[in-house]
Amino acid sequence: MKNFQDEKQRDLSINKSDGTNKFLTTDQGVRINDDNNSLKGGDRGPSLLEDFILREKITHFDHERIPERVVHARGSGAHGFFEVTNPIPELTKAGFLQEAGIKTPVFARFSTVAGSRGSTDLARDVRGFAVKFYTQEGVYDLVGNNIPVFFIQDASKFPDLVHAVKPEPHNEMPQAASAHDTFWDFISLMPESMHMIMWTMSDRAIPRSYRMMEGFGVHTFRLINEANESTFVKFHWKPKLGTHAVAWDEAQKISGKNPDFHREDLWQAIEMGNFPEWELGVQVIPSEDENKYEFDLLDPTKIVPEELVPVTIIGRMVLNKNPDNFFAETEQIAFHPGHVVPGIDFSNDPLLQGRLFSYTDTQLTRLGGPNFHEIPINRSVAPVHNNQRDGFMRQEVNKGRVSYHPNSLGGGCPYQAQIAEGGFSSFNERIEAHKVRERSESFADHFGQAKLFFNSQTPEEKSHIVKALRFELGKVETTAIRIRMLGLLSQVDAQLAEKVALGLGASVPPILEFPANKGVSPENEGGNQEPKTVESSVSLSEPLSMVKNPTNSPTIESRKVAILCSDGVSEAAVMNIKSALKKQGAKGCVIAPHLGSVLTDSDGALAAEFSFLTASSVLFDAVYVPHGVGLNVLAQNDDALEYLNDAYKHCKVIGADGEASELLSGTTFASKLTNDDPGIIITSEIASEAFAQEFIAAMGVHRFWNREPNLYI
Ligand code: HDD
Repeated sequence: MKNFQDEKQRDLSINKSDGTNKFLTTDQGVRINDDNNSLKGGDRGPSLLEDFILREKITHFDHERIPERVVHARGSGAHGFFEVTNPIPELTKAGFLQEAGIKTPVFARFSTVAGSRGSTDLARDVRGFAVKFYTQEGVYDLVGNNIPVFFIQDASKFPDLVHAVKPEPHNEMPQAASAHDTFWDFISLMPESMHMIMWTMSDRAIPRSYRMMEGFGVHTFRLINEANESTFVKFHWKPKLGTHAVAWDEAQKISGKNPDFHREDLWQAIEMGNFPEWELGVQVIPSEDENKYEFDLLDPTKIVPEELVPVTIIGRMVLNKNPDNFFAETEQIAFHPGHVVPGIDFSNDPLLQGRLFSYTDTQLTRLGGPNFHEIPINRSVAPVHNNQRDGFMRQEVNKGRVSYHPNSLGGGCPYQAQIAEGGFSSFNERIEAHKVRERSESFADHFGQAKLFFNSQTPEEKSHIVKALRFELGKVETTAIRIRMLGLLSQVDAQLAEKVALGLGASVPPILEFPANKGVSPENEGGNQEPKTVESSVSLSEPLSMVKNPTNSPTIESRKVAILCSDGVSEAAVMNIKSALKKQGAKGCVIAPHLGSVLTDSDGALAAEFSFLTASSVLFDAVYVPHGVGLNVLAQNDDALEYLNDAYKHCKVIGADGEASELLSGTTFASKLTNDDPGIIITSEIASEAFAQEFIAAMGVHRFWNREPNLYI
């Protein structure tokens, strides 16, 4: 079977370096005898310019930062492979999709969009989901997001969108947050963003883990087969662990307790051998169906509901190796939706078309010139030969006198490939059109799918959207912006707007005006872009809800449980839950009043992985109090009680056995507890295997949102 899985690692290995058992040298290879003292005129005298060792070290340091990505600056990535499970040669001639079992090396990078490199992972934001496939026919990049639609329909609005969401220019605030005036000012004037806003205000924007996010190519792309026939396609990544989120309060607390939460989670999962995995699926839309739907396939603010076109799984991606060097790999990787291979092509989506320009352009500043394709992480495993020459930091040493085509002096080399030899040829779509600066009337529905998304949510999920909007718009200082937003929300759902308005202490305005969204061409005076609502032909779509999502499995693989301990704790109880969790691929962590060890009831000792101070409830998926813990010790410890209070507030599983369950009476939620509160697993007896199984089954539900005040009941 064609297993190219290790090819990229082999390719990278020539650039790897390791100083173990080696002399310290200068960049010129000269061995250094003293790296601690600069060269001086006397031990208390001035440093000497002659000190090439000092100069080199400081010069390199002075220049070691590069510009961060203009968007998606904060991210984290890993190596892995893509394996075809269900080949689609009838749809595409792309070599890496031809046969079941072909393995292609990949590097995936996940990111937030608005925050800078050092910002928190848990911002309410879209997550980037970019995958570079090092195929035998060249590099293919699928540069998507964890949300299947986008804010805007035309790339010309992208700089405006990003300027609006980034920290405000006069005071550089707020960092990694859309909850401020300029963002909502822009959005309130861009009704086309309403579908995306429903997604970003939902819990999709605060994932539990990068490993628990869906990914989407967003745009409609084309697949091209050997017969040069085109089929439209939408790409979907479906996570093996299901799609899950944290609670908003939890997200904000995680941002303080561990801003690297997602980065660490990805890193640790891979280090522990819990390799993150996604299935790649496609929605296949025959070309003759291009105009069949009530939405335009070229409009990136629309999905193709899975009820209309199901997702066919074609392969799986497994991430199984952390980078050796963050800067060299994760920071220097350069994705581009325009990196395609024969068999994959673009649609005319105007957002995609603009992206095709932007991504190379941005690397010229970010990576310093046109040779960024030579940086090891970006280098193709397929051979590269062309007449591009020179430029800053050129690595390749091109031989010979010929750097042009056609040539006779070089025997015509490098020569063009016939299509049959794998030469890329763009799909020969027939286009007959006027050159216009316009938007198609078929892009004018801005509310139909926003409604579909909202209506597809469970009452808890709707409630979260209302609260998110109350939070975001509540941070907006300009009343007129809030009111305009309420007007827009009323077009999605009257009740939604009313409920948000209640939180803002405002009223929903009766008339909607969209001053900024008129068409602009002269023939178009008055605008062909008066937004409208086209009812979706699908009224409810389960895959849009994270709670109802049919692909979510109850696995608790790689989840973490905080086991609150103190001296005297039952060793058997701790071991019981730990081993039950381990069998499920999850982990129980002993947390104690101090680091070191905890003495157990059987005169043993358990190593405390964290103290109550060095970890926090929000960093775990569930909390368990085993019997034997010193109830007095824990009941007096606010930090210990906070584990329980937060776990309850964030709708997580709480377990306790024997007398340990009495600890719950000292919590802030004690008065709310009922006998059959789901997710509260208590037994007066000493924990048994059955208790552990009940605890695990409850964790598989993920969250008990019923504990929250629900605005939709
Ligand atoms: Fe973009 C980065 C995804 C629209 C311009 N984009 C970037 C990354 C992702 C996306 C995942 C980070 C890649 C990485 O990890 O290095 N972008 C999207 C999606 C979009 C989208 C799914 C809409 C469907 N982007 C978009 C538009 C433009 C850009 C319309 C410009 C016209 N995007 C960029 C960029 C970035 C970028 C400025 C910043 C860093 C980079 O490219 O390499 O060129």
